[in-house]
Amino acid sequence: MNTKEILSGLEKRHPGEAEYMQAVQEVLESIEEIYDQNPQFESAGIIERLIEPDRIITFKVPWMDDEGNVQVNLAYRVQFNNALGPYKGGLRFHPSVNLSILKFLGFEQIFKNALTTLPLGGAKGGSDFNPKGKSRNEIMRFCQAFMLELWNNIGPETDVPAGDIGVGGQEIGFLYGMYKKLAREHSGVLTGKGLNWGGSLIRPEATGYGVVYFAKEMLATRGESLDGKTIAVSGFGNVAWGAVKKATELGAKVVSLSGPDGYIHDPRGIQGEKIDYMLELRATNEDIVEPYAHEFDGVDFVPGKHPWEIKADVALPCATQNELNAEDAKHLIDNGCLGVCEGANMPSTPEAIEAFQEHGLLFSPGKASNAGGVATSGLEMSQNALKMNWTAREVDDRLHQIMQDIHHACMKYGKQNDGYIDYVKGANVAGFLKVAYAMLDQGII
Ligand code: NDP
Ligand code: 2IT
Repeated sequence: MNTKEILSGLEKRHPGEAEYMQAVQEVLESIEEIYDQNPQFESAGIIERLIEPDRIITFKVPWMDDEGNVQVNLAYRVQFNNALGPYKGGLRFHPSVNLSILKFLGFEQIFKNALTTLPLGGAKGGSDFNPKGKSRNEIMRFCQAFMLELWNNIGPETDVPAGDIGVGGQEIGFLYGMYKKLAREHSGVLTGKGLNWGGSLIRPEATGYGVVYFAKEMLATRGESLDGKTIAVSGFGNVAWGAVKKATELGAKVVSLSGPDGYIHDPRGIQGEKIDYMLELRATNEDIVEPYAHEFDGVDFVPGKHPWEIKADVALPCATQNELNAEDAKHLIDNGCLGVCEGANMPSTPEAIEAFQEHGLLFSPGKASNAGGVATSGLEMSQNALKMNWTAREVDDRLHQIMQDIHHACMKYGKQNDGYIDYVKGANVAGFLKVAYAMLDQGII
């Protein structure tokens, strides 16, 4: 495989899609060796077919705000690859959303979903709609207008969207209501649904729980556990919340959260009512973490910065892409951090990852360590298909097992001769092989 040529061809075809190029480059570099050892991949054009989405649905979303003004947003669904199962992946509502970001997320989702061991293809979608400061009615009208365009392109066996940044239980409810009305069916077309209308127990917690289960496995490879460890977390959304809950339960002390306004440092640890307060903070739709520092004693608020300057044993970046750069990595390394386990998608820059690996830190990419969210979405789909509900214990046990299996797959393909586990390579190779063999079986389509 000529990685350079493929990348420069892609860049020419899609100029300016920096995040997408970043995600593709990482995967290609990881799989180059195994690709060249298997000439059947080259002759079937696997890479050429994998790096372009099957299709992209682009639409505008006109809606009316509370003042009676017409607003127009752009929206997309990137259906990337369905070799393993129906297209599957979240919807992101954030002003930064563009095609480059959704293509990087959709591409990552293919390999992440393959790693879950469940029958799920890869997709992503969303809009540049900004939920910040919007009323519940405005969010409802936007979600309804969004689904009015999208509904005919999705379905429980076709494409199953879910949440991501800016899309939580409330938005899934509004989207589902409109889909149900238009399609005249009550089915598992979306995941992350409410518990009394098809949702799964543990789905809200799943991504964060999965991140911590994965971190536990990583630490165990060095004879370490989470008990008594200090953890720095970024973000204060759905993923951060689940991670704080589980890490605390396993005896660790989480000392930070962050938002677009800066980070809070709580040396006594975020636990008990403070974890519930995270949900209140998120529900205000104000997008700031500073109020946490006024609510609880002994907490510092550091404006405009990321929490990576704090001394921590483990870092869990759970906010957004490229939020941890080389300088942040240096702080963590200099402070003796043992490992970084990504909760967000692609939060570490390539330079940061290089530094972590050079210094022998444990490092796992989001496509491995945050796969518990989509895995539990897969479990929600199974329950919907069976028309049954599993207990929290059943779902959590399956989630735990899946995270252990993903860790195992990373070790299998990522263990280096000196014993160091390259989780980036392991996750990319394991995910790629599963998808590539399915594509070979299914012919040139
Ligand atoms: P939420 O909307 O619940 O929270 C997102 C958090 O990240 C907020 O604190 C948010 O603040 C912050 N954030 C988002 N974009 C930016 C930005 N450009 N600059 C600074 N801060 C930002 O989303 P989730 O917790 O669901 O998602 C967090 C990460 O986890 C994302 O990378 C997502 O793709 C990933 N993920 C989510 C899964 C899920 O099931 N929800 C599953 C797997 C991965 P604000 O947006 O206001 O800036
Ligand atoms: O990035 C992700 O894996 C998600 N936002 C969850 C996707 C899903 O379909 O549950």
